Amino acid sequence: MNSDKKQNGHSAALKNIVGLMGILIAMPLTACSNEPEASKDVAQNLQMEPEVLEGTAQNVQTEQEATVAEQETEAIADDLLGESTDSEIKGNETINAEESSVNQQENSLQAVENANSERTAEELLDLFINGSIGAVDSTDLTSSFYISDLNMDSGEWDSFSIGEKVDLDNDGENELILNGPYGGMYLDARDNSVYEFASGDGTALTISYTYYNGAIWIMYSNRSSAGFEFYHMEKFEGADNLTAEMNFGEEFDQNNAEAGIKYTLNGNEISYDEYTAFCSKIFAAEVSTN
Ligand SMILES: [Ca+2]
Ligand SMILES: [Ca+2]
Repeated sequence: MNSDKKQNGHSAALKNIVGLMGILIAMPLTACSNEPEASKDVAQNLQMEPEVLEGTAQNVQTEQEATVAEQETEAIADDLLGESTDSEIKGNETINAEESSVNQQENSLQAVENANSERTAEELLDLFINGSIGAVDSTDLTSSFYISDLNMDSGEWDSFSIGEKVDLDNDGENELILNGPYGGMYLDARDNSVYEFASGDGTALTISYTYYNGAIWIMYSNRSSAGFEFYHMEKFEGADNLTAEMNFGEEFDQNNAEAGIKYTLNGNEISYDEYTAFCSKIFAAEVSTN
């Protein structure tokens, strides 16, 4: 114990010396490797800062029983230079040791932070599946639900089941599909949370997804009434970043029976052939998530 204390005391004192000397020596020494005349610079520097020098000299005398305080400024500079290699190495070792211990602390803090705040989308979705975390309702951020709040795997028509993980929002990470009524719901994981970003809501709002022009699109289908079908598609680049929308549908105009069925794409009327060609692409690639 005592020798530990003593060592600690000694190393603290040494650290003070080394620190002080380091301040004085660091710059000239750096120059030293390039310039053999550096010792003169040190001497000049020392002469220009007599107060600092005196302090250094006193410390050196006290802790190392050196007698440099009595000597000429130039002699001190020579001594400092003479001892500097050793001192500098010790100083660097001390500093390096401190830095590495600080780095280790930072690294372990970082690891804890990562574990808490930077879980992967996959991990977050699994945490939702096993009931550890809830999902935030993207239309009402104050509202969230757990998987235990859902009617899971009961076999009833409106029950949910865990579906595939698919990159539904084209961001390179998978989202989670909960198969269920009207296409169930799609969950995105980001910013350390899970969000519901699409869900089916009745026959007028059934969700599915499809592939079109090299991307996945979320598709909302409305086939709720005889006489029309209407489809709305959304392309995301990240579930909170809607980048494109499309609308298309067919509608029988009851007031103008002679006109027959009207086909539209993004608000423009198109021919039956155009409409059929377009729809065949969309529906061929559509994946149902009921
Ligand atoms: Ca994704
Ligand atoms: Ca995503």
